Amino acid sequence: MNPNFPKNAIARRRFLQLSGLSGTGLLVSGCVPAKFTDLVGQKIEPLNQSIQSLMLSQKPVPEFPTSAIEPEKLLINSFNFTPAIDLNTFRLIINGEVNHPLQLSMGEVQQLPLTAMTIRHVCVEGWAAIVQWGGVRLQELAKLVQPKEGVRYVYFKSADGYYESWDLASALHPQTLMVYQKNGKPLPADNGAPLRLAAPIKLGYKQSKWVTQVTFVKDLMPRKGYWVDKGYEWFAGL
Ligand SMILES: Nc1nc2c(c(=O)[nH]1)N[C@H]1C(S)=C(S)[C@@H](COP(=O)(O)O)O[C@H]1N2
Ligand SMILES: [Mo]
Repeated sequence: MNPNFPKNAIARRRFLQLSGLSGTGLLVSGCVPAKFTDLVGQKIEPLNQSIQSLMLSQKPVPEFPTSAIEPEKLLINSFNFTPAIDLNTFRLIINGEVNHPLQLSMGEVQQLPLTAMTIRHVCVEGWAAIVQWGGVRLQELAKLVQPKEGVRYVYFKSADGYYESWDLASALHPQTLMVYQKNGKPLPADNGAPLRLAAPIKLGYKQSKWVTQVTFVKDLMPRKGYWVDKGYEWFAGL
């Protein structure tokens, strides 16, 4: 390799190679190529200014000690069935108005920094539970795909037919996570495995389970969310 080649340019080239992969082949042996590690370890290019300032302006919500966790209180609340998801073929698709669309296996998602938070989950139906969630910040995923200037919303598509949309500021909040752990253990299927949204800033129905696709968009579409389209409030802030 040309030693004079700037490091960032190499990382960027690797990044583009990675984003061009269909998803198969990258992790077939279960061993992770160094390229991916290089990629996630560094900042590829500066984020656009509006996203940068959004990320810096967000204040975290106070969290609970783990001793406050209420394991029995988190009720399963699914409008439909619990989808069967094959981890061998599962890919989280991140696309839309982004510079580098990506498809990530769970092995790759789990190489990104793990954030845990103990927060209160609040369902609009009148119950709440303190729960610890562990996963990757949505802003880490945003840093990888690089949303374009003008992106204002994020759509989440789920394997059970559920869908949701969030404002970009809430999506990039430091406690908005794509989680794969609940109370320190792998996320159970009924709670949204392999990946679900979790955040202390919005009501339970905004926190999509079984997320398969994250799409950055400039405008909201007529369909905004499964419950929202039935009359529930879109922002649903806590
Ligand atoms: N895909 C999907 N996500 C969903 C739902 C659903 O039916 N499907 N229900 C929502 C509601 S109303 C709540 S309160 C929480 C419940 O999460 P839990 O079942 O893990 O307690 O998931 C939210 N996310
Ligand atoms: Mo809910």
